[in-house]
Amino acid sequence: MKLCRFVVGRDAVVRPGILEESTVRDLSAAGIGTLSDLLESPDLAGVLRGLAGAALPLLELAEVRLLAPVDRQEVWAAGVTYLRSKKARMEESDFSATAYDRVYDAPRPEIFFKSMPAKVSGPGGPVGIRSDATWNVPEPELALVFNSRMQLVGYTVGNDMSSRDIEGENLLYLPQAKMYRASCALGPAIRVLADEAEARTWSIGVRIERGGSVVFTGETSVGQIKRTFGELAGWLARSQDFPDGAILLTGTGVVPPNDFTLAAGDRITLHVSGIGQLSNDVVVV
Ligand code: DO4
Ligand code: MG
Repeated sequence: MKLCRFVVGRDAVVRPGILEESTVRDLSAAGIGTLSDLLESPDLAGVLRGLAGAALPLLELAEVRLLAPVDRQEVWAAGVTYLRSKKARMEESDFSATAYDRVYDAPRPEIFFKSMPAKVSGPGGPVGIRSDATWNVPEPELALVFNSRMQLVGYTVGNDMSSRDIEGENLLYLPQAKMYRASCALGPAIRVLADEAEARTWSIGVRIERGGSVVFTGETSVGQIKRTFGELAGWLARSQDFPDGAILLTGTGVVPPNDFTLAAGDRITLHVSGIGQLSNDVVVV
């Protein structure tokens, strides 16, 4: 089952829903206020079973606009979790190469704050490349969705937009390479009721189109992530509270060749086989 957030037409009211093939079931009609509230349920599987069988208003997907499936959760990200990422990071920076090499094998993973929920772009929204950066890429990442008890309650598709020239110049510039306007996108929905073993069989990838032509595609398997989801969650939650839950991007395993950089107008489509597709257009910010 996939949970989403949406608005209908020009209506400003944001509603939670169940995303199906070409329709959305309106969960606000069942008295559910937000996705975060629903994900807090002590018996989520039971509640979702009840909702799946309930008579709820059904809307055509064409009538609604999907929003990023995050309402109050902070968004964090792990890095250098795939061998491909370690290699790319070491290539982009002689200055910081040792740090990337070490963190890949260290017990403590790289984890950084990525976005406040209100700043996240959703399906069809813009993603940004910095006006002062020259080497920009999308990072397709499986995003883990946790409730306030740090229970893994679902998964969504995440884009950790990054400026490789800025992060490569000096490790201390990482927050500027990672956190700027429209640097994070999530969607199209939260896949619930899947365990880690299943998620690790999913493929994850990206397609980038420019002027109607595909300029890059790449794919890997979620199973290539070096660390378990429990391990990443354990480090994220150390000396930290998430009263509204948290979302953790799990790092990228797909990196375009080093001579590739994004341009304004590019369309980025990320996909995770167990979840769906997330498309966004690039703007200079
Ligand atoms: O430290 C660089 C960031 C790494 C990252 O975001 C990733 O591996 O996905
Ligand atoms: Mg990343």
